[in-house]
Parts: sequence; C-alpha cells; structure tokens
Amino acid sequence: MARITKTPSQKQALGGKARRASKSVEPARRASKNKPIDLYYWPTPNGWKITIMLEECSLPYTVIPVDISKGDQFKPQFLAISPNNRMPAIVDHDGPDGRPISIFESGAILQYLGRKTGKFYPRDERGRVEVEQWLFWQMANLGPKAGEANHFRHYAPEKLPYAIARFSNEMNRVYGVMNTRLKDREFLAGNYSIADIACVGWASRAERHGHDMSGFPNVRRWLEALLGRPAVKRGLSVKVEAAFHVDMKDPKVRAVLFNQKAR
Ligand SMILES: N[C@@H](CCC(=O)N[C@@H](CS)C(=O)NCC(=O)O)C(=O)O
Repeated sequence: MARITKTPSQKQALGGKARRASKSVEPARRASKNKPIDLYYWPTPNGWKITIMLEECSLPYTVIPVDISKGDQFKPQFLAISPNNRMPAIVDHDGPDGRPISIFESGAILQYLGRKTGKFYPRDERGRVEVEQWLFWQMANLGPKAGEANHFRHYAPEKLPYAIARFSNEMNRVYGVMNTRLKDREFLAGNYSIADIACVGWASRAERHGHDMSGFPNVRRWLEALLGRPAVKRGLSVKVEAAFHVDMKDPKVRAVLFNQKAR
C-alpha cells in the first residue's frame, strides 16, 4: 500500500486541502474530474465486485494494493477510509458536488457507483428495492458464509467437523435459494445489476472451494452467462503480484489475518 501515504488524493479524501479550498475550488474541481477513482484492493471476491463494476461502467481507476497478509489494512491512512480494516474501499475525486468522497463496504460502493453512473442500479423504486434485496442478501449470506466455510475448510489449524458441516450446509442452503430464484429469470433482480455483480466472485470460486454445484443448474447457467461478459472477465483478472507469494501457512500471515482483536 505504498502509494497511500504519498498521494495528494489521500489528503483530499481525509478532508485536507480540497475541503478548505475556497478561491481555487473551480480549478481543483476540474483537476479532480479527470482523476481516476482510487481503488484500495486485494484480489479476492470482495475486491472483484468493484473491479467488475468499474470495468462494466468504463470508469478509469487506479489500483492501490492493500496487502492484507502484511497488515496494510491496519495502517492509519487506510483506516481513515475504511475503519473496519477491510478492503475494498474507494476514493472518488469527483464525488458529489465535485468534492472527493471515500467509501468502504463493497455493497455501499456498488450502490454509489450505480447511482453515479445510472448503470446496473434502477432508478425506479420497485426496481431498486428488487436489486437491494439481493444485494443485501449477498452481503449478509453468500459473502460471509462462503468466507467462514472457506476458513474452516482450508485455514483452521484443526479440522472441526461441526464448523465445517455448519458452513458447508449454509453454503448449500444459500446456493439452493439462489437456484430457486434463478429458475424463471436470467438475473437475480430484473436486468443484470449490481446484485449479480456482488455474487459472481464467490460463485465463480464455489467448486474450487469444494462446494458441490451439481444440484444447482440455474446458478451454473447464470454463472456461465456472467463469466461470458468481457467486463466480468477483466474485473476478475485484476491481479496484484504480491498476492501470488502469500503463504497462508506462514505464522506471520496467520497472525495478521486470524488473530484480530479490538485495537
Ligand atoms: N463486508 C466487507 C467485507 C470485506 C472483506 O471481508 N474483505 C477482506 C478480504 S475479502 C479483508 O479486507 N480482509 C482483511 C482482514 O481480514 O483483515 C465488504 O463487503 O466490503
């Protein structure tokens, strides 16, 4: 996350120069309009939600790696943007009223980008509620449960049968709900939307993570359609070199990721 402490954009996001500017506001606004969105990112299903959305909307962005295996997520500069010490987060230099804005929580970022661009997030109330239900469903069910299932299957120091069964069953339940929803429709909520974008990262890894998807043909059909979209392909392939070298067995990495308490 080397760029974080150095960029002028960071100062703006934290309420420095840009907010105090008075006479020079107009030139500053013009400058920030052309600045790409800063994306604080690590290549995981939550990070991919935002790379996919940015790609779908053709919004220029700069990737700022947050090496969560080394503790970048606890750096004060990052916590000022994302107080829950989790990526993704963004800084849009051309936020509301032309002033910069920072946003954490992938669901809130997707909603913001949907409102900003008018894409993949309907404006009418019924359409919007439809999308929000499935977006929040992802945030509260598919995402966290997949994370825990993965943790107890692959990273827990002991194989705890109860925890493995509990979260594997939950994943089976969750994909069952999705399969039923997709029985008579192409996408989760009307047209292709931020709800689908939120789900595709985890779903694309389901089999690799050991979940049997053979009983969920509608999810598989939906997944195939999404993975065929060029922007989804590009979003899923935004890489960070350092992520290839993370050893999840390294005690230092495990201490950063799996031993977090209030600080
Ligand atoms: N609800 C958050 C979850 C984000 C999240 O869990 N991010 C993980 C990577 S997928 C992270 O930053 N982990 C850092 C850590 O565990 O300290 C969101 O959707 O933005």
